[in-house]
Amino acid sequence: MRTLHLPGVRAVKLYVSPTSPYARKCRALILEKSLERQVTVVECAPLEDPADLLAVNPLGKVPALERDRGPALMDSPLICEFIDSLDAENWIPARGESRFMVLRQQALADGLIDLVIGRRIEQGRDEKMRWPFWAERWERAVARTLDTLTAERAQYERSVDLGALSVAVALGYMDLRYAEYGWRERHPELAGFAERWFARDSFIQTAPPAGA
Ligand SMILES: N[C@@H](CCC(=O)N[C@@H](CS)C(=O)NCC(=O)O)C(=O)O
Repeated sequence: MRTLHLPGVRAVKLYVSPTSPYARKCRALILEKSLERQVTVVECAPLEDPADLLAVNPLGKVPALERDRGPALMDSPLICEFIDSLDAENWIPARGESRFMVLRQQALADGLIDLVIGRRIEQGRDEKMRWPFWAERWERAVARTLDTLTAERAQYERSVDLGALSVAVALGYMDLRYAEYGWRERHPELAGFAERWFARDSFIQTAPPAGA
C-alpha cells in the first residue's frame, strides 16, 4: 500500500487503486475542493484482498472511506456525498430538481463505467468461457448511454459539479479501457466538454498511470 497526500492530518482515509474510475471521481472531488489535508489517499490493489481494505469494506472494493467519527463508507456516490459535506462548497446541490439532475448524471456515468468493466471482464475470459450475449448487450447499452449523455449535454456541459465531473471521468475511462469504441468520432459534441475537464489539475493529478 502506498499513502499519498498528507498523512496523519486527519484520520479520514480513502482507499483507492490507481486505475479505478470510481475512486478517481472521489479523488478528483477532493482535489477540486482542496480537501487534501482532510483526507489521506491510500493506494491498494483490491484484487489482492489487502487486510486494511477488507477491514473497512467487506465488499473488497475501492473506493472505501475510513472515517475518524463513524463507520466506514463504501460506494463512490455515498463517499462523494461525504466529501461534499466536508466544506461549504456544494458540488451536489442540497435539494430540489438540480440535485436529482446531478445525481442522475452521476448514475448514468457510473453505469457507463459498470458496462465497460463488465464487457472487459467478459472479453478477458478464455474463448470457451465467453458468452457473446453479455458483451453485445453491454455494447448496446454503452451506445444508448452515450446517446443519452449527448442528447442531455446542455444540462451539464457548462456545469462544474459532481454530475459533469462524473461524466468526464466515465469518458476518460472509455479512453482507458474501450478506446476502440471511438467515442470522440461518434459523439464529437462531447469532445470539447471532456477536454476542458481533462485539462483541470484534478484530472491531471488523477490520470491513470501510463501503460495501465
Ligand atoms: N459501485 C461501486 C463500484 C466499485 C468497484 O467496482 N470498484 C472496483 C475497482 S474499479 C473494485 O474494487 N473491484 C474489485 C472487486 O470487484 O473485487 C462504486 O461506485 O464505488
